[in-house]
Amino acid sequence: MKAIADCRLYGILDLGYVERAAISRMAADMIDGGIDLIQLRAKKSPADEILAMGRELLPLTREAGVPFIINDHPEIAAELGADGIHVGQDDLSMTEVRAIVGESMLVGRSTHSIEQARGGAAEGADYLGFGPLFATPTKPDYVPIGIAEIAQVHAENPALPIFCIGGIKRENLSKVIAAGAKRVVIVSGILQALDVAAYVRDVKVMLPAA
Ligand code: TZP
Ligand code: MG
Repeated sequence: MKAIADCRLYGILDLGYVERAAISRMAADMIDGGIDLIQLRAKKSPADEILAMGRELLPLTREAGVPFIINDHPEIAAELGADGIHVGQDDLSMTEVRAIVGESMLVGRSTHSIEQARGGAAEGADYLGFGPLFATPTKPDYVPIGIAEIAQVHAENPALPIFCIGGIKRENLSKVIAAGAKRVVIVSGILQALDVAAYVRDVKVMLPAA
């Protein structure tokens, strides 16, 4: 499995954009393009459906060596044997998450400010999400934080993988990289691309290697 430190482009299978029946096809296209990490984000799905989707996706991601992350549900991540769990500011504490998923699973934390990123680093998150940089329909209730603090959050946490997120597209990525981003999450940009594999491939070329 690819180490988190080597991951640059994080894709999310968000059921707000992709039909249930199309998740495996979408995952395969993302993998074909060279995606580094895949998360399953199904805010409205019941636990048994998320588990079933995870069981469908895990063989694909394992085969490709791509870490597979479950959003929001440590119990499902543990039952599935996923590679990681992603939690937000309003979710469980790191201690609570670790009690459910164990010590070896990746734990990622969403952060929306420098202060929250300090908290994520202090609690021992394996990686952080940092955003939303720009306004995005994928997370409509959040105030965008802009790109001015990207340099500082990286300077304060040089050894921690930080994935900038929120409104990032192929078209504005160079601006985000110029502001100091090393890693990004792209949700709707990838899921709505006409050619998903080509879109992922293009973005990977733009993201500098470790
Ligand atoms: N957390 C902060 S912004 C966001 C999440 C899950 C959504 C990002 O989606 P998009 O479509 O890439 O703007
Ligand atoms: Mg959450």
